[in-house]
Amino acid sequence: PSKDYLFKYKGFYFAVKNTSLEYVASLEDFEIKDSDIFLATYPKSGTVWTQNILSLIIHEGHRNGTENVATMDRIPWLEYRTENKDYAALPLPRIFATHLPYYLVPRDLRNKRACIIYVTRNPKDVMVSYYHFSKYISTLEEVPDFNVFMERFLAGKVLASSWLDHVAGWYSHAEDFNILFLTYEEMKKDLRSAVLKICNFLGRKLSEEEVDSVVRQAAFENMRKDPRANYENLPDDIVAKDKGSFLRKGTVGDWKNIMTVAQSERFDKVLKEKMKILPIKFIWD
Ligand code: PPS
Repeated sequence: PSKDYLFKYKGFYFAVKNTSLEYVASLEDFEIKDSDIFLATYPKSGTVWTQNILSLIIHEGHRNGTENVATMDRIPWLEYRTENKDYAALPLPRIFATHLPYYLVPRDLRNKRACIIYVTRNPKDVMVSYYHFSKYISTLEEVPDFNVFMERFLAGKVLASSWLDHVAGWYSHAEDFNILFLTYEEMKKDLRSAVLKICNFLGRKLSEEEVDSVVRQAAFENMRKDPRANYENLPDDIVAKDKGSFLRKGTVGDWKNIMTVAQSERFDKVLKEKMKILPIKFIWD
């Protein structure tokens, strides 16, 4: 990948324009508070969706519409856009989103402090979503066509590196963390159950009506209309607003609309056999 877009730290690709090597190296010593909540994902796996759900669960003012705080201010990215953030001053519980692999997160998380929610998604949909996103976000390397992107994705030459390494790493080190695993597809199939799982994991008791309200507001169509959830206030040097949005389609199986049979077979050949090590059954369509 082009050096203008990505740099590597301990085998993992970060965006040049959004962070620095010194900063990501410092995160292992990042000070954890026991009440902290971390949302960890490989890109395009349901991060913004789960960010919104967490904000709706934790912040009554978000749920009942009395507060208007942008998602990225409420749940900042641990490793990105750090220049104007005072993380120590955030109200408790702090919530962070991160694409970090298990081995680069703050060391204290490995002592089972704080809560981590890890969301994963079938990798064909991840790749297709990532392809569209690469055209939208100007801090990512340009992609001439889908085939080129697929080869980069399969080789792990994209921001956040290899999908399989990310997912396998988090799953195989689950015992080191206080962690809840969710899949995009189960959230899609039964959002209410997923919301209840999260509440249960975080020890948050919401009334039936409050849960209904979270589920309603986290539905794709409703989030799409909400500029906070859709990251509509990102600066122009980061996004090409005419070329898409964070909330694009929000479906399971969109890969079938773009991948040819040959591409799908190539993908299966490179990745599907290796995926057998994962304790997850993915829903592909
Ligand atoms: S990022 O850039 O890593 O934070 O992207 P991420 O948020 O992980 O993934 C974006 C995809 O999630 C979809 N999305 C949703 N799907 C269903 N319901 C809701 N509420 C929702 N919110 C976001 C979003 O549309 C992206 O998927 P695609 O397939 O591109 O539509």
